[in-house]
Amino acid sequence: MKFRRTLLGLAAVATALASFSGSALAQANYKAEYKMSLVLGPPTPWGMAGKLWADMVKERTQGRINIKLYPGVSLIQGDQTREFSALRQGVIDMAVGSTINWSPQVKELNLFSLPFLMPDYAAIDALTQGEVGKALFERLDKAGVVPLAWGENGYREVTNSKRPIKSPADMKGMKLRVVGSPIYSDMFSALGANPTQMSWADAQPALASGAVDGQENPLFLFTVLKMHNVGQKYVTTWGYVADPLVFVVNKEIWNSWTPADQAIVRQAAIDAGKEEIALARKGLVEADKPLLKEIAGMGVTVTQLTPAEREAFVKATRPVYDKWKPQIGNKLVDLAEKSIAARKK
Ligand code: X2X
Repeated sequence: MKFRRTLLGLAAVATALASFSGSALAQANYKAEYKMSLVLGPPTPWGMAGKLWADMVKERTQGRINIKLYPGVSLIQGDQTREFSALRQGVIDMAVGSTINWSPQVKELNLFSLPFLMPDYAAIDALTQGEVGKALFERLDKAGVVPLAWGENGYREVTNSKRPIKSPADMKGMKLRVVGSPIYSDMFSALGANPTQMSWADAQPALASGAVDGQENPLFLFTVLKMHNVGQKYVTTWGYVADPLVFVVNKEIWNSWTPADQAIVRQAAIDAGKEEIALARKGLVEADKPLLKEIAGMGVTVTQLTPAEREAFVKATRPVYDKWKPQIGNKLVDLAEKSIAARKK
């Protein structure tokens, strides 16, 4: 009897030791610090997405996983269109990235850049939280990264230093900075503007010097950067596209973590994403849109298009939609259109 108890006790000790040394061994492969890439840092919602995620992971893993934020895509010298390749290659360990910046490598992500596809926030949710979101995560997984959750940069509104934009004619010849994904050049050319592709790092001095007349980005950036001080006196809310953010981890890094830590990192991404989406929409979902009032209070003319005015932009950019649909994938775009038509408003 006594002998049996001793044996059982020994077995228990052995099991405990095995699991201890197993996880200790696994953790011996952990890096002292992981590098997270972002374009925009805190206090923008995008930057907060990264900070919330990193803070939650540190706390929930009791410091086993420490993450340092690299805003301004500084790990790749500010060239945001290279972020996805750098993630895949392990130059970057993890990221909260915009679908726009990864579109050059993952064509399907151009879906969110199809002009006037998503008329409201419910439409964005119908895509990211539904079958389209799942299909895109499978695609990202195949492309070599581990996607975990969705966040949001936001509806991209156009600002400029020249005149209020109410119709495509108002954009004629306007020199506008656009992101480095070719669908944007196509759209702004179709509208009669003069688009010029550059990174966000280059865009800011170009706006300040007047080398470009305007740009398009979510409006929280307008107030954070005080864009009225670089001559941006006109804002038009046209809601033509919105870019979601994706929380991802490099595959090798992911595989180096214990299943328990993987679960923590995944859940933290989901929690941070939810919180961040609310931040990104703050001031724009309330009936009186306080963010627009704040911008108007900076001496800026804010133009909200009537449905008829908006329709002229839809019509002018429709050929771009039709050109890009097969490149993104007819089936995926059809599924997106169906998901949006069936959305709960
Ligand atoms: O470059 C931009 O405009 C920005 C900051 O919105 C993105 O990275 C897509």
